[in-house]
Amino acid sequence: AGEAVFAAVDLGATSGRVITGRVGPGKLELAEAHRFANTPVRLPDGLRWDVLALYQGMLDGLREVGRTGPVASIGVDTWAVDYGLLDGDGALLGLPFHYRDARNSGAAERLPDGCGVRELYAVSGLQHLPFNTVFQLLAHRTTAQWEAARTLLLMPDLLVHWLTGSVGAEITNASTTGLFDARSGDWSDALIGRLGLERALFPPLREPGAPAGTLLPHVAEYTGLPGGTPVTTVASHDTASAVAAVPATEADFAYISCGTWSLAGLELDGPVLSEESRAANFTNERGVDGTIRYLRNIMGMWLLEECRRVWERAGAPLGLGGLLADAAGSRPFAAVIDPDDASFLAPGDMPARIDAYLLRTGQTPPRTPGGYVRCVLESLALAHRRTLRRAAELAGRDPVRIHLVGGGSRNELLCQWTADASGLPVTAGPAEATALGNILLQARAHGLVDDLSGMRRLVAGTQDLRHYEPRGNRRDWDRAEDRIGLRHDQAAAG
Ligand code: LFR
Repeated sequence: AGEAVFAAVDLGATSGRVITGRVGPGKLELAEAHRFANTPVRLPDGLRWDVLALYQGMLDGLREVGRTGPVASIGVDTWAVDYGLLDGDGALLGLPFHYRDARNSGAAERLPDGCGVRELYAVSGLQHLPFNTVFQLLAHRTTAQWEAARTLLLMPDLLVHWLTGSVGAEITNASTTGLFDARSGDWSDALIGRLGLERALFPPLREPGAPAGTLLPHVAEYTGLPGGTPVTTVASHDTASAVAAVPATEADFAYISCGTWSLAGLELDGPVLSEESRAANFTNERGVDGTIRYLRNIMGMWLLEECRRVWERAGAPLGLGGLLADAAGSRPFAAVIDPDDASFLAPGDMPARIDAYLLRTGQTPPRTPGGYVRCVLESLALAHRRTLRRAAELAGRDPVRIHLVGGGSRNELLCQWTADASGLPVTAGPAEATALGNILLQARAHGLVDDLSGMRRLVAGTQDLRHYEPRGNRRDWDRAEDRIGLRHDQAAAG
């Protein structure tokens, strides 16, 4: 078998990257071609993605790639749920909204009688997040733009459309809209109809691995890549790509994809749509090859990113390394938060919000940045364990290891504390799981890798991983969690 180079465009909430991956037998090597900031812009009517800057960053990255030679194909992944609307001429109507825009709070109240959150869950199996596409659409449809809208494209599908002219809805990401049927694996005509949305807005679904067209002539010219360079559909939801690249070699594993969000859960063969699962707010998002990503969103590194933004603005730029060293030296279990408290979702003064949460729960706010960092990381470790225990219980599984992938896997404190709190060994890495998943889906479509487990074996055999064994006393973690009243009683699980 041969060897080939693929390009992955991977856009995250804070930065975008274009990365190349060389794949061959026993070989999987990444090289970053270009990295650029993703800076949302607040307009009078809300928080928007600067989609033109993202597109331009992607083109510049592909031009860097073009300097080094041709690629076998290109794949695009981004965060989920957000979308652009196209008019009948194919023009983008306005700038896509950011999922953290305030217009989404309260969107669930716009659901019509007889089609409430229970009915939505029974079909879509999607966790209730205020920014799910379905709620954004119910807010959007009162605007003038809505009248002109003919096609809805999720972010990666929009970028692929601009690269190739082709129109489609990639299935892993479509499953985050709330308008997708978790059982049938198709758009839910029933939900779309009951909510009074136009069925024609939603393009035909595409599976990861399917061809998505070739570069338009002006794109080929700008990037220097050969005309006819194919774009391959990947698992365009970044979390689905990351889960596809989890280096699991055992069957019973749990994963945490940790970046701006921590997505913690299990890979299942079928959805869990019970009322219990809904009440626990677990999602059944689509993975590669019809698998289900049974997981919950945990607020993740966002808490730390926003703290650092505030400290930097206050003129105290603190490097991450220094902050983590200070956190390691701060008093353990001094303060605990529920990372998923709604007050932490929107951009803003995170240290002040943490203070408010702590005062509300009878705790004392930290006095140093290191104290806040310790509070955030210990609280995330607890949220990781809480979420994975509940997922295992609801799905009737018994994971023996946690794979922690994504940028957060570089954070040794978080990895160790996740192991300590949960009592399970943690394998950390790769940090670039999303880009690897993107590349591997393309490599598979080109016949260089066999199947999902072959992809994972290749990651396990080629990438640097670290192992953390649980240490310390789990009782300390229990007591800390009791303070926020969120302890999950394992006795109930038997
Ligand atoms: C992670 C992620 C999550 C999704 C959130 C918002 O980057 O894609 O999976 O819930 O962003 O789209």
